[in-house]
Amino acid sequence: MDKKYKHFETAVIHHGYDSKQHAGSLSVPLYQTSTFTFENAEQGEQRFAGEADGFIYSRLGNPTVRVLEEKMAILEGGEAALAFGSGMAAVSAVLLSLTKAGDHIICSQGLYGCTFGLLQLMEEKYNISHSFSWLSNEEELRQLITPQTSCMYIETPINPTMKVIDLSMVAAVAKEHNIPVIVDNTFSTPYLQKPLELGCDIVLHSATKYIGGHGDVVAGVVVGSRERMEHIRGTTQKDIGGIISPFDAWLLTRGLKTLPVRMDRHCENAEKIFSRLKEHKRVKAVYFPGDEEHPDFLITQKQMRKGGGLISFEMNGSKKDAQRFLNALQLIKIAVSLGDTETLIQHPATMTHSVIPLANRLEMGISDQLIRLSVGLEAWEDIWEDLKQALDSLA
Ligand code: LCS
Repeated sequence: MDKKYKHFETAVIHHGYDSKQHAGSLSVPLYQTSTFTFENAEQGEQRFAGEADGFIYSRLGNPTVRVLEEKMAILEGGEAALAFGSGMAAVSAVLLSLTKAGDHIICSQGLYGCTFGLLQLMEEKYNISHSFSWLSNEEELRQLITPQTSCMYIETPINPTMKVIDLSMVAAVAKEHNIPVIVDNTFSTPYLQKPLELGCDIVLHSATKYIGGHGDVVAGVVVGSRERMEHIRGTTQKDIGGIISPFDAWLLTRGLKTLPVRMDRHCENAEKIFSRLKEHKRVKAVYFPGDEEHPDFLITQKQMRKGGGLISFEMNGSKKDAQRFLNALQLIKIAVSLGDTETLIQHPATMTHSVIPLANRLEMGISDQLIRLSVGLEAWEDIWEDLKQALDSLA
């Protein structure tokens, strides 16, 4: 699809699909097939040799999946994209493609629990070490770089502490050493933040979250240069095989069409909620990148369109109090995941980040009193009423 759309809102709907090539079908057709027939043996040979275009087998590419990949590439400002069967399949395909035994990875101080688990596994099995850092200035970052450093892996805002990393600063230092920077853009989506435009090399997503947006798909996406994507497609995607199903790609393409509208509303609702939470006497601290008093607010302003739809907050009291608060909610659902139409709430220390050893967890800023709230698309007044009655019930 070579047509360029000036605006994100138009590209997200139209890019990557031409209805004329599909009997005029407005909606992207679902190619629910495992394989593709060849007209003759020679055509099969040519496709396998990369000498002729065309699909071969759905683990290597599928037309419904391809529409999603085309859209995600353009939205992130990359050349190409790859879709996966989960965010973790995307994370592992990228990390395994960029590292070999003995290498070193620099990471943000704070990562999704299973990404932390994967890093530990890579260390145990392949002696690939990692260092965590707040990455708060160039000096701190430079000191971590060793001859074995093969990539940097960053979440921003970080799950679940909502700390923000200056991506152009990290990218500039990494470039001096020719080290690729990977950014997990799950919390922001390309609508709020575009790491490739800030000089980073690879963006990935748990598309399970805002990209799908409706809580009905587990999926992942990676975006970057065509060369890097073709390398991953032909190695850690093809041979490890964590691909997405055509139906899940279809659902994501459908969800994506409303991404800007949903994100605007998630952000607006979060703005209303964070300021009220801050004033409640049962709440000790609120972490929201859109808060002018957030320590990283200047970075947020520089690299994010808005503060996003996620808020973390620390409660006064004990872990038991935090759990009593969750149990008192009536509208808001206790569930991991985020970015759905429904407001979801969870307790990172015992849920998403429970696999992280206590000392590391505390270093990352995940206390027993920390709560993560994914603000949904309901009327903000109803979301706040539920939070308030649950907080008041503890008094
Ligand atoms: N990256 C981030 C920032 C995530 O939050 C998650 C999942 C993943 C990667 C992995 O994606 P998945 O394989 O689940 O699609 N985060 C979750 C969370 O915070 N609650 O439940 C899952």
